[in-house]
Order: sequence, then structure tokens, then C-alpha cells
Amino acid sequence: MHWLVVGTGAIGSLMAANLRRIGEHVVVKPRHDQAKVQLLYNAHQMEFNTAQFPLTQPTQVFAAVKAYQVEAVLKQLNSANLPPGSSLIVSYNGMLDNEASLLPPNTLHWVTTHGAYRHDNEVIHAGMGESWLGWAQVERASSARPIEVFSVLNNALPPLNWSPAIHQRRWIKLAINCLINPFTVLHNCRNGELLSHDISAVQLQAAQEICWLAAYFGVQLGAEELVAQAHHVIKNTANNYSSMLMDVRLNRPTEVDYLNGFVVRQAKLAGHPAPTNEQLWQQVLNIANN
Ligand code: KPL
Repeated sequence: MHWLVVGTGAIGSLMAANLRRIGEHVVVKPRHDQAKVQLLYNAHQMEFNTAQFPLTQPTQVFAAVKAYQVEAVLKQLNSANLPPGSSLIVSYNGMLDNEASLLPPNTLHWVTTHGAYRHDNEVIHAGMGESWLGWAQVERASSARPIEVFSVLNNALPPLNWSPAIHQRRWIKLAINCLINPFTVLHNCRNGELLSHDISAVQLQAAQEICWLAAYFGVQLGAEELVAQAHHVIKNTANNYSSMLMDVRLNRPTEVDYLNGFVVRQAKLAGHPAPTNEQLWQQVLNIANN
């Protein structure tokens, strides 16, 4: 199979390296223009060509980008006119207000708990996790899986679960990010150091607001359970700096608009305010903009 990996951050690089490891043909599309991308993975030096558009053969596109890059990536892919037989797999933190109309009908979401980071050109698979793949369109959720794509992704980075309930997975991931990332920015600390801060009550209020909204969209979640899951992730990733704190430290845009900000905007549209998420959103924006 021919693969195009869009985004060479931690997860995109991890996937590109693992697809190459199992013998797939992989080209990449990094954020900045460059002819080749070098990655060091498990002591193997790998070199990837960057994609040449238009693509001439069916290509499986794996886009692991920031939420705020999704729209631009889709525009580029759209104008690249992917050959028939291609598919699009997207992976990003948070949710977009207009994703139902934005994502092409046969898009797949890939949700993961694998932990990875990049240190210069080195890709480090920091935490083993698992992943889920499912159709992005709610109406299509229970259709059959794309067998070959599923099998290659599963070989590259196992274990992969087929999920007719990918929306629920995405809500859980959104909730966990909403319940961890802003607090690491407010306390300027590693995930694990949150355990010494008294944040459970605020987390529970934020979780209740998220559960209300998820239920509004047809996904049932429990607030206490989400807080417990967030604590579990905090313990498992105790040494990590969250992606949001790294973005703040490196002066990059954060994803808070697509996490707590998404919750606030959508809850308002549904006529049910989300004051705790609103406060977290504004506090992160204040810190990031100063
Ligand atoms: O996904 C994460 C992130 O940093 O964005 C967590 C789960 C919080 C791990 O750091």
C-alpha cells in the first residue's frame, strides 16, 4: 500500500516509522517545506521523501495534526484530488465545531492512547497504549471496516480495535484532555504533579458539563468515571509534560479552543452553559497570551 503521513509531530512520526518498519511505502508531508525528512526510531535511521502532488496512485492518507490545522490540510488534500481507492484517516485532539460538514464522507477517525514524543529527529514511543479506528460519519458508524487499511495499521502499531462507537471514544479522549491539560498549564507542572494539587472538585464540575453535552449529542458518559480515568492517565503519564503545556512553553497555539472551548461554545448553542470549562478555557488563554 502507498501511505502519505501528514504531520510529522510525535504521532505522525511514530506511525510513519512503524509503517516503514513493516515494509509499507511511505511518503510524508511535514508542516514546513523540506525535500526529505530524517527520523531516528529504535536506533534505526530512516529517510522519508516528501509527497509530490498530484498523487498518481491510490494512497492511504494518515493525518495526525493539531485540530487547528485540520481545515487547511483538508483543503490541500481536496485540491490534490486523491486518486480513487484512497482513504483518509485523521487523528487530532479535541473537536471542531463544523467537523460533520468538513470531513469527507469516507473519513476514518483514529484515536489512540499510545504516548510518543519527538526529540529533534528522534521519535520516542514513550508509552504503550491501544488505538481505535471507526468511520467519522455517524450515519456510517456501523458499516463494515476497510479490511486492508485496518490490518496494515494494526500491524504497524498494535493493538488496534475496530470501533463502531468511535464517537464515544473521541468524547472520552476529549474529556480526559479537558480534565488534565488546562490544569498542567495553570500549575505549570508535569502531569504527575497534579496529584499534589487539589483539583478534583473542579475536575468533577468540568466533567459534569462535558457529560451533559455528550448526552445532548447522544453519547452517555459518567462524570465520576471520567475523573477517575483522568487520574489514571495522570498516574500513567506522570513524567510527561502535557501537549498543552508544551505548546504554551514553546509559544505555539494551544488546542484549548478545541477542548474546553469547544465544550463551552457547543453547550451555549444547546442552551446549557458550561461555566467551569469556560473558566479553564479563559485561564489558559490568559496564560498563553501573556
Ligand atoms: O494526551 C495528553 C496530552 O498531553 O495531550 C495526555 C493524555 C494529557 C498526556 O500528556
